[in-house]
Amino acid sequence: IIVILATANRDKVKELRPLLEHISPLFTVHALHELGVEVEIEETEDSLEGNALLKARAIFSLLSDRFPFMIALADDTGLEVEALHGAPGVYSARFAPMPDGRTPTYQDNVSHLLYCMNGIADRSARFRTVVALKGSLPSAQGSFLFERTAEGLVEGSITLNQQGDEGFGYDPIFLVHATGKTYAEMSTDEKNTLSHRSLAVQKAITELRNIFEQ
Ligand code: ITT
Repeated sequence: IIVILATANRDKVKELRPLLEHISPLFTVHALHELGVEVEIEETEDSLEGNALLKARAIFSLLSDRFPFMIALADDTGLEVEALHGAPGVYSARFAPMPDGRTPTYQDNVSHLLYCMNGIADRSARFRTVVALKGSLPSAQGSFLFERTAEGLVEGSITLNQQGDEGFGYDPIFLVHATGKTYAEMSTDEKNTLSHRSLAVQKAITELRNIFEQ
């Protein structure tokens, strides 16, 4: 059974693939670019769950003729800063205002967040991922369609300066309380043992197991 990663973000693919390859030898994991698919899905919902479902549904519809049995897996992630009332949250990818309207780089967003946090003492923050699955699996009646979502959350705080070179996005300024290190000071394997993304994927895998046992 094919699992298609419904994301255009290759940094997410790098983390998601090893997490999923542990599920079962029955699953083969494909990223969109490996299937020759290039799509821009506009995230029009105002929640992580809404946008994750929107992406999983869009990729499922796009590829269900080509792959009658498959699971589309989408990830929507946000960094929620206490002192900023939950911002950037669902808008994490486009946080820094850009004069020419282009999409900000990771560094633009990191610099803008540090600027917004200048002089603020309460630096608590959390990373939240919602993983959405939309799938079609073989059944006695022909096929069985399903949708599920699962959430992962990690508490931490925003550092005063960037620390570490690993990872992507806000990793250099997100200090994980449980470890005293930023995500950017961890290898992919180490981040995958505890991250918001891996917690969401683990819950999604439990949901899949329940489906298989039905
Ligand atoms: P897709 O929608 O194609 O999956 P995206 O990058 O637009 O890719 P999101 O809408 O979930 O994905 O964007 C969330 C942004 O949050 C992302 O661009 C990064 O800047 C940041 N981000 C997501 N996961 C992260 C992580 O594990 N560590 C640090 N920053 C992360």
